[in-house]
Amino acid sequence: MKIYVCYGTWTAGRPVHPHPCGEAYEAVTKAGYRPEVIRSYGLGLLPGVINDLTQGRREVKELTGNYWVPVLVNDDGTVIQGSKKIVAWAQGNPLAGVTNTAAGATAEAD
Ligand SMILES: N[C@@H](CCC(=O)N[C@@H](CS)C(=O)NCC(=O)O)C(=O)O
Repeated sequence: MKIYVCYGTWTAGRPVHPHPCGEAYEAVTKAGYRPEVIRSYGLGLLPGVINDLTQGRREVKELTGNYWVPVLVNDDGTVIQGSKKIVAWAQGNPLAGVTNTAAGATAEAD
């Protein structure tokens, strides 16, 4: 599993400005997954000529048709773009042994 993020996975900013990449990453890890984190840098609002400078953004463009992160790529190749969709997927698909995907949950596998 891979997760494409901007510059990092911080969650500071709650509750006023939740960080989409951090929210998505946290939900996925709380669900028991340990995705490869691909920092993509760039800025989704900028033209392709800028974002094409980073490999991560190029891969995001190939996967989704645009440059926005976060993007989750499952091991079966399923692509989920957007923090809310990623959070919903993670909460609905916890790894076996993970019983609570809310804040503070831990995976038995760890
Ligand atoms: N509604 C989107 C917003 C995504 C978003 O704002 N992503 C942040 C990065 S965490 C951003 O700055 N995007 C512009 C970019 O990717 O450069 C979501 O929740 O996923």
